[in-house]
Amino acid sequence: MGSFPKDFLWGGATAANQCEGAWQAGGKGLATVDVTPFGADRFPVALGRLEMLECDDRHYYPSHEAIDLYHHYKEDIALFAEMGFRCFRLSIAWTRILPNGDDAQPSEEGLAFYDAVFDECHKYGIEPLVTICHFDTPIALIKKYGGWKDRRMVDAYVHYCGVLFDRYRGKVKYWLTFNEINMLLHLPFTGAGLVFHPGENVKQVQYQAAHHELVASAKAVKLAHEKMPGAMVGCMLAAGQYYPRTCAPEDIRAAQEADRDNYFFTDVQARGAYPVWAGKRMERAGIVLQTEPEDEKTLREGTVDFVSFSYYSSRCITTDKEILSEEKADGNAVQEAVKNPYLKASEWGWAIDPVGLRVTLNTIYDRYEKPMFIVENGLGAVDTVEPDGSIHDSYRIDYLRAHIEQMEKAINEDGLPLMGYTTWGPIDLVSASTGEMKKRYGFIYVDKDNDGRGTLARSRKDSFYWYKKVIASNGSDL
Ligand code: BGP
Repeated sequence: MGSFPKDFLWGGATAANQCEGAWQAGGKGLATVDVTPFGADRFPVALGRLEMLECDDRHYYPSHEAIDLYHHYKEDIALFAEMGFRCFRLSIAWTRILPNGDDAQPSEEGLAFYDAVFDECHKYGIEPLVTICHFDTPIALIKKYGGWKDRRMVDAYVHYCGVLFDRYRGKVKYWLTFNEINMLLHLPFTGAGLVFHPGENVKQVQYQAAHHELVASAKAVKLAHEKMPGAMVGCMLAAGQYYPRTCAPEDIRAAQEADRDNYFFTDVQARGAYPVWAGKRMERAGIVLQTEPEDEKTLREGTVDFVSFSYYSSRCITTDKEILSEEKADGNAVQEAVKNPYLKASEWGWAIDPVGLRVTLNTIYDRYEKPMFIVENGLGAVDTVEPDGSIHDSYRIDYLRAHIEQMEKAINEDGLPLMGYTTWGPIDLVSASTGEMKKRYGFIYVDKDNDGRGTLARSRKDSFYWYKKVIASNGSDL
């Protein structure tokens, strides 16, 4: 194995709503995740097809209590430090800071919580990497504006960013504006607090909301640079190459178009303007964007310092009707995809494709030529606790090892600038797509099940010791 850069940021990534719990502590306001139930209504709500702005008697256990990191952060960060983490990616819960999303005065209790978390990180030399908004649009702003479909969300978000930058300058150098911004097109309630009403032009609403998020992201980048010289702000994309399922030229074109759904966002955030094909695409879909005269300038001036992304799997696209009808779409419902016959899949149907990570890194670099950061990667799996309490998760180690090997090739053979690698869910947490606890990614096991039972005790899996060794050897001992 070749070596990784000396200052490579090894670590793990979480999102407030999937691990903190304490959903009302300190007067925290409701966010989209707090009203997204566990069970049959989860997808309709996430897709914006079901109005759900209050908590009713449905099953919300996972996001409401999660693994209670809110009260366990010292213990959890100590475990990250034991593994040698150099970086911890976390998100700030917008409604912990501003319960209504746009309050003039922020909540001191909310601000103090993250101060304590950052101090704890720095105690161990762990660099925080902060996602400003990770799937948690404030419900109060959805009631007021209809979520990101309304332009006024831009000011609310920029106000929120200003509060964070003023408070945490000096403590946080690395920031991400929106988690998986492209998920707005696939899970619009989760991504942007959108709820669709009968007769509404869904695409029009989505692209308008996307424009607002893109303008907000650019303004946040500019504000961060003004308020925190030296800060680095990145965009964050749910990546994963779309492969043509066959070499039929129609499939190649279809895969190219599918990829464009993803890169639409990053093209704007990294290059500062809409890609040339986007206008035509919107025209064909009957989309007319409402913009302000200064938007072009804002987008141009607010380009990101680095491109970050999550990578779990790749997907196959085809136009072949026979293949489409025979091969069930995989579990990663981001795009109508078919199975890749060359790859195995996780228990949730996500194709496992380490080489695809190298392909993705190269594609992104070819397109943007900016430093890159892999801020999510991992295997969601069911773990078995042995009678003696040990957890032998060799499948997780195999998955991560194979991906790290490809990262190393991308760095040393392709020469790509990769800033770091934070695996998803270094401690077990609630799954974003299913709301389950049993889909686990962690090096650290948390005793909590889908029904909310468990002691919340933390324990080390085999992968914990393995990742510790990987970091200690700076990636050379896999
Ligand atoms: C990404 C999200 C995360 C996370 C991860 C794993 O889409 O940014 O929030 O949860 O995917 O997905 P899941 O939890 O559905 O397995």
